[in-house]
Amino acid sequence: MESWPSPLRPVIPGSPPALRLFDTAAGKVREVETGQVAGMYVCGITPYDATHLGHAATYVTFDLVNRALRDSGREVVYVQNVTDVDEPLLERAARDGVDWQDLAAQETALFRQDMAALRVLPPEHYHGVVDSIPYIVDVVARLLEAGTAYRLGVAEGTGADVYLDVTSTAGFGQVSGWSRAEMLEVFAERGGDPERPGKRDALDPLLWRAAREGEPCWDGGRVLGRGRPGWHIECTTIALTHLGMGFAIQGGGSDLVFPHHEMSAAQGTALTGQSPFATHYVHQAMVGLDGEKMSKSKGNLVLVSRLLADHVDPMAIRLALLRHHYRTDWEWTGADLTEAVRRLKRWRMAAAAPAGPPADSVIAALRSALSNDLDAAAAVDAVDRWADDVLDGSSAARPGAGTEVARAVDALLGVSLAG
Ligand code: 5CA
Ligand code: ZN
Repeated sequence: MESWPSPLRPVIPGSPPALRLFDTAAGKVREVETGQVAGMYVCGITPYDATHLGHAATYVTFDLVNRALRDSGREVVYVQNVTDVDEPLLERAARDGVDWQDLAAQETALFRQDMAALRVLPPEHYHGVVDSIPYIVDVVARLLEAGTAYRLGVAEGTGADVYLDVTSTAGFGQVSGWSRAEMLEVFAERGGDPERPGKRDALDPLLWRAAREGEPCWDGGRVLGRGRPGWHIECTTIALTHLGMGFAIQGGGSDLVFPHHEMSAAQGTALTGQSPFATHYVHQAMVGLDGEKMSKSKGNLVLVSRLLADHVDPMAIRLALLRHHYRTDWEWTGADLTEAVRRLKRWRMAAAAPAGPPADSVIAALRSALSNDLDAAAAVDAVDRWADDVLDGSSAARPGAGTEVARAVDALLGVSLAG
């Protein structure tokens, strides 16, 4: 699947300290373990509504991670999926009387535009469920053959659904660290079906859903028959196809810790006999609006595309997002944007000045803040201080400093000061 055009990323002199991030599985901030090539898998959208600021916060956060890893001289293989067939998408299409494929194509196109406007570096591999079906079929068939997955007959049809026997899978529970009671509390509202009779365990996740009347379905071959994939298996399959087990970072919003990332990892282990699935689990906290998590199902959304249509500078949106630490839930208010517009103007004025205080210390401060569990707000403060110095004309000025700072702000924060 096509991703989006890549913005240019300036290469700046020097190198950053080792990147340290909070790892959900370890429950602490620790250094990201990776060799020269870092694999990063970030869960993509379910395209039934346009990109809201919560999604944008998630993808901008992982863009900072991507940029920090590249700044350290590493190659990043960034993989992202699109959940282009799933219950919420089918339900929304049915509600609105539109074709689910048209809806998915339209919203994915909008998402690409939003990401490009926000200067998010695109993934190297961008895959929908639909274009991954043959791989998913192969994975589910192997799990069945290995005996870690089992069939459950469907009363109304001839086929059978397939579930993973997850609680007997090695390492289950290690991503979230949650108790069984905690898992059971949210499983149903996050796409699970704990009440279904005949399951070996209430928490077992659906791998393959046999064809039902009126639902899209694909050929699952001799072993599976016609049907469509369950949710988590798409991410296991796409991650393993492009990265293999033990890749550096699995990312997404904190709403995905359980069941999604727990199940994706368990499925990877069930399939390969290896662990871990990813060496670091990184989660963006939830962005809310009016006291609730911003979500497509609740409809309390501020859309990136709406702001862009209102001629808001996408760099101001990005700056507004950067003021909030990725591990703290926060609520969107217009005030963030007003402040970001003002800040962007000041940074642009300072960067355009013929001379300013030397860039080295700002660049060092940017790198040190970002390496410290992505302290983007501290990085923004460092640029603020430099811009104040330039505009007050209070300290020694070096010609061309503005260009160097602008290149670093672009490379590390993804904020372009051109324009
Ligand atoms: N397609 C699945 C992942 S495989 C999915 O969760 N799609 S989504 O469209 O609902 O969300 C896309 C990404 O944005 C996910 O990483 C999700 O965790 C994150 N996200 C969703 N809502 C918010 C929010 N309010 N704040 C921050 N991140 C969010
Ligand atoms: Zn996912």
